[in-house]
Amino acid sequence: MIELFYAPTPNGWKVAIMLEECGLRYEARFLDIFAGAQFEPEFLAISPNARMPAIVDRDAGATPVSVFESGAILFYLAEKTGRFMGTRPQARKETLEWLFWQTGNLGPMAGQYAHFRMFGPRERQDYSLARYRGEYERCLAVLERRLDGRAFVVDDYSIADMQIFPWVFIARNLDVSLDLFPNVSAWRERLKQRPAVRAAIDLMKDRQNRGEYNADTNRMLYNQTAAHIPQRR
Ligand SMILES: N[C@@H](CCC(=O)N[C@@H](CS)C(=O)NCC(=O)O)C(=O)O
Repeated sequence: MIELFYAPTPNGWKVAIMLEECGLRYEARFLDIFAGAQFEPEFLAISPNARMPAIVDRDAGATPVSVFESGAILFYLAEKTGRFMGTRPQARKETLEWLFWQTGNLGPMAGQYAHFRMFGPRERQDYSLARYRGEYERCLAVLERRLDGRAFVVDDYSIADMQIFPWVFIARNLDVSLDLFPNVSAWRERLKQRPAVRAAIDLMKDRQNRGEYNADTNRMLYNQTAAHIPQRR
């Protein structure tokens, strides 16, 4: 059994997609990041950066294995199952390149754009909004070129697609049109049709439907809890 510490956000979806694709036995545990559950000592022992997603693999042998950071989790699960990372050394290398590309580029830029859009003060934020929207669109343009003549980011569907998809999936919520990025748009549709992707996105959607996860909680989420930065001793 794998425990998944989860909230229904793009970063959470990545891992849920992989677990669903692999058909691994897992239990999703809602981590209430809006109530500060990420700062509990038990969770920090698993995820020292106080962010979800994180997993604890209780089927890894005598001692459970914990993993934090979505990219590291996908890599761990790909190694565990031997799936979704290609077998050719070149494909494995490219999969890692795009996994890290998302982690260092598309994800943080989209996250910061969402932060300034939803949380920033109404006045004096034109620069930040333009900066992060521009960076997000620049990343979409990079992906557009990469997908030229390709169905997936690397040869076959892989953890690189799973890592990148969620932040492209929400483009319209960020008021960014994909019209200028037809390859990205077609790839997004292709992935959206996969049953595992749909199941992952639906995971805990009922919480949103019950109103537990709404515009206000989104504002808190994208505030990124700067108030909790540990004080220097
Ligand atoms: N680079 C991290 C990002 C994870 C992340 O930002 N998670 C957010 C939710 S989407 C979180 O846990 N936020 C809690 C907080 O801001 O305190 C990953 O890919 O796993």
